Amino acid sequence: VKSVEASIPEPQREAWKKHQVEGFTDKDGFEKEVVRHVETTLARSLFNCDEGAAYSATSLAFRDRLITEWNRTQQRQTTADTKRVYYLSLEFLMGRALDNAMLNVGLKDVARGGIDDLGFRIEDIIEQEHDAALGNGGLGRLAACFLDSLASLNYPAWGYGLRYRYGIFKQEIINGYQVEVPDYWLDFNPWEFPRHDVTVDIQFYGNVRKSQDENGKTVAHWEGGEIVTAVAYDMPIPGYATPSTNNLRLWSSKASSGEFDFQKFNNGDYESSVADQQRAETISAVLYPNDNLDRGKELRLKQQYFWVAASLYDIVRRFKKSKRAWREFPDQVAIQLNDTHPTLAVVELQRILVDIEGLEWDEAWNIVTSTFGYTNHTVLPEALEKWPVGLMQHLLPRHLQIIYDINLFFLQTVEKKFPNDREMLTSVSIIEESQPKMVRMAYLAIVGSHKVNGVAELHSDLIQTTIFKDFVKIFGADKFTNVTNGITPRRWLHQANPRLSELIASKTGGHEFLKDLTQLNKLELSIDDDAFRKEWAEIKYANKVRLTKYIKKTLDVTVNPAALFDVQVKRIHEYKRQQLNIFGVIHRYLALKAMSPEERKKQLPRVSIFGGKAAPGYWMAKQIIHLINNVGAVVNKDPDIGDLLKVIYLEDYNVSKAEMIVPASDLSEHISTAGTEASGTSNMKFVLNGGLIIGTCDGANIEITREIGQENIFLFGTLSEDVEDLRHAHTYGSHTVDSDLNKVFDTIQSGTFGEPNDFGAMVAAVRDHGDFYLVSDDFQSYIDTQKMVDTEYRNQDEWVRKCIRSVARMGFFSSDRCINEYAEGIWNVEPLVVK
Ligand code: C3B
Repeated sequence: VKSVEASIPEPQREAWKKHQVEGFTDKDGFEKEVVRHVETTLARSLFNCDEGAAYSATSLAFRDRLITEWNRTQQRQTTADTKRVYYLSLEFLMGRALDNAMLNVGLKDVARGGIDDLGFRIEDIIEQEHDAALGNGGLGRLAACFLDSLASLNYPAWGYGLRYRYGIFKQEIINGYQVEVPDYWLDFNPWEFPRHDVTVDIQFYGNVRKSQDENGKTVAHWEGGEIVTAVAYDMPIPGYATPSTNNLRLWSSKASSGEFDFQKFNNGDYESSVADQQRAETISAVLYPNDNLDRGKELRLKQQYFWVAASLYDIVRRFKKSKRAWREFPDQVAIQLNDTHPTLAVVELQRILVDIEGLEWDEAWNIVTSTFGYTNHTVLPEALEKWPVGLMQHLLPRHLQIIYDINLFFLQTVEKKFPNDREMLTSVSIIEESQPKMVRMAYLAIVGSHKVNGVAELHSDLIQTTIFKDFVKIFGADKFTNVTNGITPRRWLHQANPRLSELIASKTGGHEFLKDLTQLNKLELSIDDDAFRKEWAEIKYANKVRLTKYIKKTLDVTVNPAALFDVQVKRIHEYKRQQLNIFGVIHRYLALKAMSPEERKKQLPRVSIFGGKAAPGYWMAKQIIHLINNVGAVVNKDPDIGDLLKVIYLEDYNVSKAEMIVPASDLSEHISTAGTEASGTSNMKFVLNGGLIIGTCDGANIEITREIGQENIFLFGTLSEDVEDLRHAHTYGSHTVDSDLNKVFDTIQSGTFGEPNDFGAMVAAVRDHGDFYLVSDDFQSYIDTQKMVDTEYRNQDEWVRKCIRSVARMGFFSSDRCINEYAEGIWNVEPLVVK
């Protein structure tokens, strides 16, 4: 590998070195780069440079800098020849790149001055950027936070994903209903580098022929079918306060040049030759907009294999350059499966090693299982991926054979360990013996990995005692572990809440806390400092004022920034229980209506803020959105209510909106039915920004409580160990709904919030159909806990103290901590120190 450099003659190396691009370091250099990009790259001038062009040129100036460091980082990693991590994720919810790049390389102030000289405001320029929204929710955003931490901690790491032409849809609310609009985000994307020279041909369909080699060994040949080409697009990922710049490689599909049918084209069958091209391009065209739901569409399986095969080809190609023996593969490569979406990678690597490289099955399988780790993100049965055997056979005939072989050898070891236990065999078989037969992807991922982790303590316990309990018996408890999720404090504090970040820096001895979040604990030393608390409260208020203005501008509703801002923003899902929240809001409205004007004057004003997208095919989630909007339409114009209650639905919740909303919350809701939310990560973001939580004992709420103290969080509701019994009782016992909740239902059904029949199914789900999510069980304690919130919020001094103490104790929830745990416990990789 050292020969890479030595292979270039000295004079040539000198010439290159002399002209190495260094990138700007001061305002003048920055301005020069911006003007150059406006005038040459964009072919515009001072006279027609609008904010869009200024954004583009600024981004290009920063991109140039990043790519210089990116090149050096790759060179450094190649020379060091150490183990790399590959994070395979079908979703990367990156949000905007410019602000993040400016802050991570430490040149935002330089840029601010330069932009100002050129006649713009940096805030306006930042707002020009379209979010990179290649994900649905928590899982995709976690991947993005991980990339930031991997680069910031100098780990040699690559992300691999798909370059969707359309990310998650844009949500519009029209007459109270969600309407989906396509998100075409690639018009001009300065952050990506097309690598038209980095391509991989991917095969689908066809059939398998077996032959004997000269030693009598059977060899499988996958032949025929169709070929689609994968083209690499790279996005540089800058670390914070380090030159390390990692790579996110996204694959785009196009018709393979060998496939494009020139015959048809020349014969005038233009349409069908274009149709072939379009079919190929369809593979990476759209992100499936489902969160925690598996719909089993053939195109989705095609996406998965396309992405996994291209990524593995790339990883293997890089490994082969080092000329090492295959058995060293796991010493050089760690691959993390972000949920089961990339599980075919296990099968693909086995296929490469056995069919193409000619290794023996067992040796290959050892390499495979030492290479992969699998992260589970959900226990919800509707989210666990299964693919029909028939579909797999059709699309990937050789892979299905390999899956059957993996399963056979696996079941043989199970049989040895648990002789004559047929039940055990059927329960853990990778093939579900159903009609039709299905491949259980989570089981394949477990069998193909050396470590399996959940994403919060409760969740990791649950997977080991429920959905994967038999695998714990088979493989032993050591294979299963927990890595509690985290978030990057760079984006979620420094970028989203700059004033708070500066205040924290002034009290903790500089910006060190952004690299070591545990340093936040120094804040507690300042808690009795009156000026500090005053400044803290002022920052929160200013953040609320900013959101207030946004609400006025977009919804034309006036809200009082002094009111308690109660926020629930996340994907809309019955298990996340936005319905519980809105029923609580209706209860509050009824209570206010029943009061005398004098009594009302004593009440605490509150703004209930909702946001989030529903999967387009999730009817009940859309009903919930509709009800929230209808309640808002009635409450917000009720003269009896005034400022006491406002109900706001923020359209098109996404990463950049979160950066504005999160710092403006006093209270945020994380109220999933216990045992259903694997971790949650927005809970961490809200607390880190000085907001308190109302929540259930679920996911990471439990660990947040442990860290910040139970006096600083509003917990309520059923515990996860009691959920099953309650569900059973609803179905087989008598299920009654208390009178407060019944009043809410009666109000809905009287037509107060639109047509009486509109929300019948939502009410019936609780009242008549078993109340699977335990809304009725938790309603009263939710209401009581909200009353406590009202009481405690009145004591602003104590409230602010609680917020400060909470922030001071949030150090554990940095994604840096999380990445270090993966690196040590799962990947066995070390950072590459930059001199
Ligand atoms: C989510 C879970 O629902 C969250 O609890 C968790 O915090 C994140 O993953 C990150 O671990 N999740 C998701 O967004 N999409 C899925 N398909 C499964 C889980």
